[in-house]
Amino acid sequence: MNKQVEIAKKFGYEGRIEILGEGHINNTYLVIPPEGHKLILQKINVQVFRKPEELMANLVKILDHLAQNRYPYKPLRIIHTTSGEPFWSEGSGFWRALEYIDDCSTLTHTDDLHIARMTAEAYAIFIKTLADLPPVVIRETIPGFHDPEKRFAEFMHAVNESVADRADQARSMIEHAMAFSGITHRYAEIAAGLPLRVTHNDTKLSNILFDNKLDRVVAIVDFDTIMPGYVMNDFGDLARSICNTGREDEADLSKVSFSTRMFQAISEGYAGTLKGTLVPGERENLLFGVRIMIYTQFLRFLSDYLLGDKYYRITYPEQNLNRANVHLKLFLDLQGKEEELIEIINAV
Ligand code: GN1
Ligand code: MG
Repeated sequence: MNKQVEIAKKFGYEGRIEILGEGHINNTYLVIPPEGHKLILQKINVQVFRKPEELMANLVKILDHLAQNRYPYKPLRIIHTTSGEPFWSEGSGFWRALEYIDDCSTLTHTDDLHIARMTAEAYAIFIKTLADLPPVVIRETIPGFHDPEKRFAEFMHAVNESVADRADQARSMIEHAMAFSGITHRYAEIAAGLPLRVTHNDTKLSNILFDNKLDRVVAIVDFDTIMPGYVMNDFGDLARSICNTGREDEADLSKVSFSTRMFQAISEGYAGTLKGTLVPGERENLLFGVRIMIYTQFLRFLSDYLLGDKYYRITYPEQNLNRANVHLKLFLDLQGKEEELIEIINAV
């Protein structure tokens, strides 16, 4: 951790360093000084975020807007270097620091309806608070991030470039991915009729900080993929994360299903909070957002497995394969529950 110690000093901090969080892309550390505030130190993955300065510029604009619009959650606070810069960049390393929000709990999984509803409300309030920030002022930090047609093209490339015997191993999944690819064109048609907004784009449960009793949302974190996007993507990714009865990389697929009771809770929390904000086309396509987000996440995990785990951080060899299997299972389960889910969402 010598490097982290050295970089922490650039931000005026000295202390013990720990690895923090569950992120799949950036490297996140906690700097714990002998006394006083702790610091979050992040090394941005510049293979993924190719223009990290733009990412920081987005962050500043978003934080300003939230501050001026009665955002009810704790804002992220950027800590500058001792020479007053919002990041430290050297060679291939791009580092930034944020104030650590203490006394909070995070979850990667829950079956608690109250937590589901609170999470949905928080992400909805986020959309509502940013509703009058013109999306054109926010840069696309990862071009085509939630573009399913692009993701499908990348998937086909991954099938062709697949390492060793991985395509054989994943044959059935590849066939499923191809069989359902029509959904990507449907997305393009639907999206063409929807307003662009400033969206969070990574609305998973673990990006919410709760108080330690788990009865209040303290903050929403991970602002790096905030970009112009569609509400259906945020709602869809939220459902992917919260309505999965198993873990994101669950090896035992019998534990994975799409929970209709959790879906009801997030639908009420999300659509209820955004009543009067969403236009009819956005409301009508929330469920489609769930379908497309589960499908594209499936493609992304499977592609990365085929290419030899180059994108997502893995902690064991089969992790991306498991992640892909989980998302296919969710996608198929969702299809079987379609009518029930339509009823639920129409009722709210
Ligand atoms: C990645 O790095 P992290 O955990 O915040 C990914 C998201 C996925 C998520 C799946 C830049 O987010 O799109 O939804 O993993 N971020 C990027 O857990 O690709
Ligand atoms: Mg993220």
